[in-house]
Amino acid sequence: MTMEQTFVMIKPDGVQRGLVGEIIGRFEKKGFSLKGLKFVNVERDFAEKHYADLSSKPFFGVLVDYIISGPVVAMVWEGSNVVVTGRKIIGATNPADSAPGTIRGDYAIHISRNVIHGSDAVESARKEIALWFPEGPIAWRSAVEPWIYE
Ligand code: IDP
Ligand code: MG
Repeated sequence: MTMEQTFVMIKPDGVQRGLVGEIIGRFEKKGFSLKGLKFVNVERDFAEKHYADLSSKPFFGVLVDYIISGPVVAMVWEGSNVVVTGRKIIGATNPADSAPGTIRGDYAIHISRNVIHGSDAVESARKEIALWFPEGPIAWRSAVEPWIYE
């Protein structure tokens, strides 16, 4: 079994709406392991770096304004297949298309207020974790791992 890590961020609307505990709970109860956690205000150039791949999109400016509009919760989660499964827990980008039961499906309506970010691939997760956690994630092992993985 190969362990993966993903980067998850609760966006300013998720923080303002009091969804931090709910969102962390969903990843925790699934069985994933929390390996990094910080509550931060991000600067414009940092947000631009995080979303660099989208810099040519027409919504890039409003996206960056949104991400810097309030504090965000930045996290590293670890587990088998956590990148793909994390995206399933989060739901489709546009909440109009996100299935009920997903975070965006349950808690969001509009595409530019979609509550949460999750890395879309192992490689982008690696880059995003390096950007947000230059000190590296916390190395620890959950004592319940044998109850989650055979
Ligand atoms: P993702 O967050 O599901 O990976 P991306 O395509 O990487 O989706 O887009 C990053 C973020 O940019 C989205 O989560 C959303 O906040 C915003 N976004 C994406 N597409 C649009 C759009 O068409 N209009 C406004 N905002 C958008
Ligand atoms: Mg994305």
